[in-house]
Amino acid sequence: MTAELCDFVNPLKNAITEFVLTSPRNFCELYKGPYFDEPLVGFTRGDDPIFATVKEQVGPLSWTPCEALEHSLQRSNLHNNLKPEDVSVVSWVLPIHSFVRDKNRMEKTEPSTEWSNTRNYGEEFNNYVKTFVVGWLEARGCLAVAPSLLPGFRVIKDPARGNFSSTWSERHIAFACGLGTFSFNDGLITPRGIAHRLGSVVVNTRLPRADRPYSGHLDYCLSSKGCTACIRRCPIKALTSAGHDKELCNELNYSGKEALRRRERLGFEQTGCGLCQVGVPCEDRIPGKKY
Ligand code: B12
Repeated sequence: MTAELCDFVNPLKNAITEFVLTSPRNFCELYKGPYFDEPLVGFTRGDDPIFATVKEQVGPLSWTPCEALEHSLQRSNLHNNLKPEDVSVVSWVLPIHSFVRDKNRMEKTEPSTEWSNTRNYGEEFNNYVKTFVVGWLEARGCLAVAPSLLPGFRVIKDPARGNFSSTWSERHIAFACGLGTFSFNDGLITPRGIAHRLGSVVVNTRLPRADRPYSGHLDYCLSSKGCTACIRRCPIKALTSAGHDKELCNELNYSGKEALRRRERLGFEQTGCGLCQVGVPCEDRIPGKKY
């Protein structure tokens, strides 16, 4: 099946939700509970004009949805002259379970063990969700790919973008799919907050363009109203009124001495940090919105 305006939206949303809520892999042995709560799912079409802006923001080496799918087809020698309007992208938000957020909220200098487990093993589950979604779409005759799992996916050293960008920015894709807006600290604020992980898949079918309930990329962030909560949460001043120093942030998350020690103590690689994702008004909601 190619290029049909197909009615995948609700069945796919339901399939992703059911998968996350029922998969035995969404379970952390450490605290005997799920990594993630019920997901949010969004879609948009490859010819959405937002992708020109996204490429401008993420950089010239980043892929549009159409380029990502073409890239994967070339790898399997399936040349398929795709047009942007014939592809769509599905993006999801996996909200981090409240127990993990509670634990990380209590920390002042480095991440809780529960947060680190979610960063490392929860992300393995997120990758499993990507594989599930690709399989679900393929079973319905589509070509589908998770761009962040492609061998060509990489983090790009780009001085214009704080030396950290990538070929596929999940936050920019989620923004395009109507799932949220950025925060001062660079995270994405969604209706379920900022403490989450993101994933996405591109497919060769026509889904509706997203209805984005915002216009500015910082619409949900209270920083313009004087909020400094995330700045105050950062233990190493990687967040200041001048912005986000990604190099410093990377040291605390992955490359510095503390991160190395944490890795040895916990016995896995990706321990993260996320102190700026909890104990802030946007932790689990769009701040200032009534629920
Ligand atoms: C490289 C990377 C990092 C780097 C750099 C982060 C960065 N800001 O780019 C470092 C190591 C510092 C890092 C740290 C963390 N990361 Co990280 N990281 C990534 C990765 C692999 C690529 C990011 C990327 O492509 N950036 C692209 C650049 C261009 O983004 P940017 O500079 O932030 O973009 C700004 C501008 O574009 C600006 N902008 C300005 N004008 C406009 C106009 C418009 C219209 C738009 C749309 C945007 C825009 O908006 C952005 C924010 O200001 C992604 C995974 C992925 N494939 O996406 C995860 C990812 C971004 N990380 C994630 C997380 C959770 C973290 C940590 C919390 C670690 C942890 N898990 O414990 C910290 C948080 C740090 C922080 N405050 O952001 C999540 C984000 C989830 C969320 N809450 O939003 C992601 C998406 C991983 C995932 N699969 O969920 N990360």
